[in-house]
Amino acid sequence: MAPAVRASEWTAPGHWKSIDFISDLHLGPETPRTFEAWRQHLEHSPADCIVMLGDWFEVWVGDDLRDQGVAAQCVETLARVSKVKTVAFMAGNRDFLIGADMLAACGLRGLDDPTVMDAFGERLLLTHGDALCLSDVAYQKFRLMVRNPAWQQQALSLPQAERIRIGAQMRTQSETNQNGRSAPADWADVDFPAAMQWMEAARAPTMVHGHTHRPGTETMAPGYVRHVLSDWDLDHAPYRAEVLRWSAAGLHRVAPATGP
Ligand SMILES: [Mn+2]
Repeated sequence: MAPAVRASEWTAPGHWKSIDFISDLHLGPETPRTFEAWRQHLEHSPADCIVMLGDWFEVWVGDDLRDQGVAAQCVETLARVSKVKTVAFMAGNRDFLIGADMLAACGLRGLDDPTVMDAFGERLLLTHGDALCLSDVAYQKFRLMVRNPAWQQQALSLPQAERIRIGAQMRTQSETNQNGRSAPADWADVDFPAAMQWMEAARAPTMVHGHTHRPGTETMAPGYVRHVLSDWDLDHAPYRAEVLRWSAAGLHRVAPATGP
């Protein structure tokens, strides 16, 4: 079983008409088209709020690197966009080292994993998804280690060059295990009993998560539904990018917004 968790609560302002969920963009130097699609969506989506549910970046080894490469482009975009709409971020297994400095530079609202979002008279349980993939025992052990604040503090105190080297190493390792660019059928999936326990405790019968790169909507048991987000990759075939839009009409999958 996953450790018992108390989900944080977030009630959307009553005037919001729609909220977008995206995840698993895995932005980095090798995905300029994916960055551009993300940027256009941020700027042109009609939604009042965009929620990023983790793995925004392929790897993140410290907020002090936010002025370089694609991170700098993201900061530049969000500093503008977050003035006109709410943009929220929950950490994934790749970018859990994103800290207060990066959130502030981008104007992002940081979200705990899990968070219950209350809007349109419904409650959604939001999670990246990795904490529920219990069958991957080795990963859960690793997760426990790297999510420890003392471990993080120590990791972030290493010299930049060392962190960049370790980040590259972790990425290669993770690609040989799971969660590389493609999604083989034998990847760990969310543990249903654990997920339903979270949902029950949070009084949220519907869950939205990413991480597995296997988009779809599924009834887990009578009364329990999950919506799995698509990963984004417009630089490597098969090209994919999708948004889950929440409104008073429910949850619908739409294509990312583009400019005029
Ligand atoms: Mn992930």
